[in-house]
Amino acid sequence: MSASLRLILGDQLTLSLPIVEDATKSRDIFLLAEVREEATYVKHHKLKIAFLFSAMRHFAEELKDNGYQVEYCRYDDDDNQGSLLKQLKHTLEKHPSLDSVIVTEPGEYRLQQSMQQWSNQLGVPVNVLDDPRFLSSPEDFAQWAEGRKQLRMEFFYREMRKRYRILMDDDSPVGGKWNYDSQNREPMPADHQVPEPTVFEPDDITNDVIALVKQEFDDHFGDIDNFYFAVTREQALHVLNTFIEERLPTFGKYQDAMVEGKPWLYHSHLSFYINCGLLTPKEVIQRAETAYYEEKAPLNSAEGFIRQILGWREFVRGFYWHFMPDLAKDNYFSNNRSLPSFFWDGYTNMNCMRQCITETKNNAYAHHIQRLMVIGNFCLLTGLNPQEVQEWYLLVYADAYEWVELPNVAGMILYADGGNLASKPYIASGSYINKMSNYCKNCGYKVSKKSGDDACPFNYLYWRFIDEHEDKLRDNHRMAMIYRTYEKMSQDKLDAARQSAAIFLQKLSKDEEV
Ligand code: FAD
Ligand code: DLZ
Ligand code: SF4
Repeated sequence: MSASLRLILGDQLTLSLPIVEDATKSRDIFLLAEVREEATYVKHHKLKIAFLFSAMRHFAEELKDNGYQVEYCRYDDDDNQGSLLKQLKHTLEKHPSLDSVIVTEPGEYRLQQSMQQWSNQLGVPVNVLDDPRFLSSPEDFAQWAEGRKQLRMEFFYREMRKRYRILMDDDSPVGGKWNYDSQNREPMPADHQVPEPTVFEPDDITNDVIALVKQEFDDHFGDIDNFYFAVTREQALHVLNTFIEERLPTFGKYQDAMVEGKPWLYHSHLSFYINCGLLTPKEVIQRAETAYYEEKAPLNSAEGFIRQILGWREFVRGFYWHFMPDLAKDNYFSNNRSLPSFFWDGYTNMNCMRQCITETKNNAYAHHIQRLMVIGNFCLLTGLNPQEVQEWYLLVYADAYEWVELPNVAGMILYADGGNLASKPYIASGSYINKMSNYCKNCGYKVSKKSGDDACPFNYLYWRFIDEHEDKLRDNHRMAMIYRTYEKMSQDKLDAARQSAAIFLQKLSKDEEV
C-alpha cells in the first residue's frame, strides 16, 4: 500500500484543497514546517512571520482534530532542518513507509522552480497538484491573453463575471454597467466615524510564536507589539461576517479615501486570510453578492469589492505566471536609485509618506490607495530601483507573496514592464493626495506650492517625470492630455520644477532628510 508525505505550505492552510480531501487518514502524513529558508529569503515583517507561524500551528491542530496524521516542525525544534527540502528528506527517513511526496503548486516562481528538482533530490516521486482556490488557472489566463494586443483587467474581469455568473442578469451585468469605479472615489468627511476593526487577543499559541519572533527575527522590519490577526478559520470567518455587516455597505464610497491615524477605514482586511487559505476567494465573493441581493449593500460597494477579488486578484495572478521570470527583472525606465532609509524608519517631513510607512511598520498593512498612490507614486516619481522596491513590498505586508506583490509593484506602480499591466503610469501630484486625504494639513511641505524648498515634492517630481520620460510616454494616447498641459507650461515654471526636483533627488541619493 503506498503512503504519501503531504507538504502544506504556510499559505495553503485550508481543508478544502485536494491534498487534504484525497488523503488517507490511516496512511498518509502531513508535514507543516517553520523553516529558516522561507522565513528569511526576504526579511519579512515580524508580524507577518508571527501571523503565519501561529496560523500554521492552529491549522496543524485542526488537521489532527479531523483525524489526520501530522508532523509539525517548529522553528526551534532540535531536528529543524532549515529548508522545506531538507525537512521533507528528514521526514521521509523517519517514516520509511512513505514512498511519495505530494504538494500543492506554490505561489512563487522560485519555489516552483526548486520543486521541479525535488524528485531527483529526494529519490521519490513528487506530485504537484493544482491550486483550485483560484478561480482562473494560469492556463486560462494564457488562453485569454493569446492574440490580444493589450491585457486589460477590465475585459478579463467581464469574462470572469460571465463565467461564474456573478452579479449578472442573464448576459448583462446587474444594474446595466460592468463597473462602478466612478462611484468609488469620495474623500471622507472630517467628522466621519469609522467602525473599529476586528481584532483578536493573542492566545497561548500566538504568544509562544511572538516570543519566538522577538528572539529569532529581531533584525526584521516592523513592530510586533500590535498583534491583531485572526489565526483560525473560525476567527477569519468572524472578520468576514463583521466586514459584510459593518463595512461593505460603505466600502465603495470611501474605497480611495485616506485619513491620518485611521489605517483601516472601510476596507475588508481580508487579504491576509484569503491569501493564506483561512478563507476562500469564492466564499468571500459570494457573501458580497448575497449582501447586494438582500439589499444590505449598494451595488457600487458590492461590485467594487467583487471587482478587486474576481477581477484584480485573479488577473494579477494570471499575469504573474504569464510573465515570469522576466517580470522580476523588468526596468522600463532604467531606474536605479536606492530606497531612502525613511522607507525603514518612517522619518520624513512628507506627512503622507510618514503616515503610510509608519502604519505599515505598526500593522504590516496599508490599504490599496496608500500602497498605490502615496508610496508607489513616490517610488515611480523618484525613480527607485524596481528590484529594491519589489523586495520592500514583499517583506513589509502580511498579505505579501510574490504572485500578488510583483505584478502590483512591477506592473501597477512602477510601469517597469512598459505597460503590459497598466495602460499608463499611475502618477499624481500632491493635489490628488490632498483631495483624497487630510495628510497635507500636517505636512512640512505646502501642497499649494509647485516649486521651491517648501513646495510639495510630489508637485515638481510629477512634472520632472513627465519631462524626463517624454520619449517613452508621449505616444501613449492616455497621456495625451497631460502632454498638452505640459506643452502649455511656461518655461519658467518648468525650469523651477526641474530645479526643485534636481535638489530633492540629490538629497534622496545622499539619503539626506527630506
Ligand atoms: P480591500 O480593499 O478590502 O479589497 C478586497 C480584496 O481585494 C483584498 O483583500 C484583496 O484580496 C483583493 N485585492 C484588492 N486589490 C488588489 C490588487 N491590486 N491585487 C490583488 N488583489 C487585490 N495585495 C495582496 O494581497 N498582497 C500583496 O502583496 C499586495 N501588494 C500590493 C502592492 C502594491 C504596490 C499595490 C498597489 C497593491 C498591492 N496589493 C496586494 C493589493 C491591495 O493593496 C491589497 O490586496 C489590499 O490593500 C489588502 O487589504 P484589504 O484586504 O483590506 O483589501
Ligand atoms: C511567508 C512564509 C514564511 C514567513 N514562513 C514559512 C514557513 O516557515 N514555512 C512555510 O511552509 N511557508 C512559509 N511562508 C509561506 C511561503 O513562503 C509560501 O508558501 C511561498 O512563498 C509560496 O507562496
Ligand atoms: Fe504629501 Fe505633499 Fe501633502 Fe505633504 S503636501 S502630505 S508631501 S502630498
